[in-house]
Amino acid sequence: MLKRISALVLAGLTALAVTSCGSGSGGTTSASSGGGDSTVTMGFSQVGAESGWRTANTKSVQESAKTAGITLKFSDAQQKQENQIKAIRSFIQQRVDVIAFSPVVESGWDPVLKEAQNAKIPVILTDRAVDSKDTTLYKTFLGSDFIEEGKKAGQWLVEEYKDSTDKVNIVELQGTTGSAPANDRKAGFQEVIGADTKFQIVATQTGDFTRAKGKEVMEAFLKSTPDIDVLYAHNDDMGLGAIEAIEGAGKVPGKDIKIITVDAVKDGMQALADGKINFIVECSPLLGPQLMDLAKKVVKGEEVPARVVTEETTFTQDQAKQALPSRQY
Ligand code: GYE
Repeated sequence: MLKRISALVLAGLTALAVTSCGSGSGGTTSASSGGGDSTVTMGFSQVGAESGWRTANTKSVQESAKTAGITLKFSDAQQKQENQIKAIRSFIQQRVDVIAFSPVVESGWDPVLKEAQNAKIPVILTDRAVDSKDTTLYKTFLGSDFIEEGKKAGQWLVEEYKDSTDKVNIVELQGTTGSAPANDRKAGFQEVIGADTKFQIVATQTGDFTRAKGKEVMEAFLKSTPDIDVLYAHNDDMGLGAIEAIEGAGKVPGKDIKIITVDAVKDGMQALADGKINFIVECSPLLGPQLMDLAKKVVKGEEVPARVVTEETTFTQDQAKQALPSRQY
């Protein structure tokens, strides 16, 4: 009997020792800083590498982690929710200190977020939102206001056609189906142009935020839809793919078909400066530094704002020419 009790006590002590040593850095050896502060380990699940925006975002997260002295476990989901769920489960298993992720779509996250909550690992939503009713499942959401971006796109169009009463035929290349930026950029745009019936979205389809799909879908639009006046693409990459399709069909992008995109990555800005795109709504991918700040705070148990919105602007062709030389991404 006594033997059994002492075995239990021993087992308890061992468990205590295991949980109290290290800060849950799992398989990696995390260096301690001089002050005795153990290094924060972050598990980050990225959407993929679908666009120039995403590449710049990944770079920003990786570089900022290094600068902030945060050990980063980075996982690329190749645009698949199931891969992100697997990555998050593996971060939980490895007992990272904080999980950050950019949810590919808005729905279906509650079970895995609950698992993280039960394991007492704080979660930070980066770039994209989830539609979970239970907002205690994550600490904060850092990223752009995509509805606002859609509205800005719509406002430019309204201004551009303010002196005309003719019908304006618009085709729309949507981002990844079910993703926050696709849902919100569509909704914001629609809200603004919906006030005037001369604006008609005559065709709309997803181009999955990629150049290849943007080109393919635009080719189909050009065949099926006569008299396209305007293309609204939810990101630069799809717009750039569409430009190839428009040129391939013997039309002049920026003139025969006016083009509005979102992001303002270098290639997009170049096309804008060259007159092939007419207006770009900026969406900043440089979320790394703010993310690392927030991560350190939530790991320490400090209060953080529930929503941190990125500051952004818009660019006309002239503004793009000026901004291009100093553009970071
Ligand atoms: O606009 C697009 C990327 O979530 C804001 O994802 C991001 C979007 C961005 O693929 O280019």
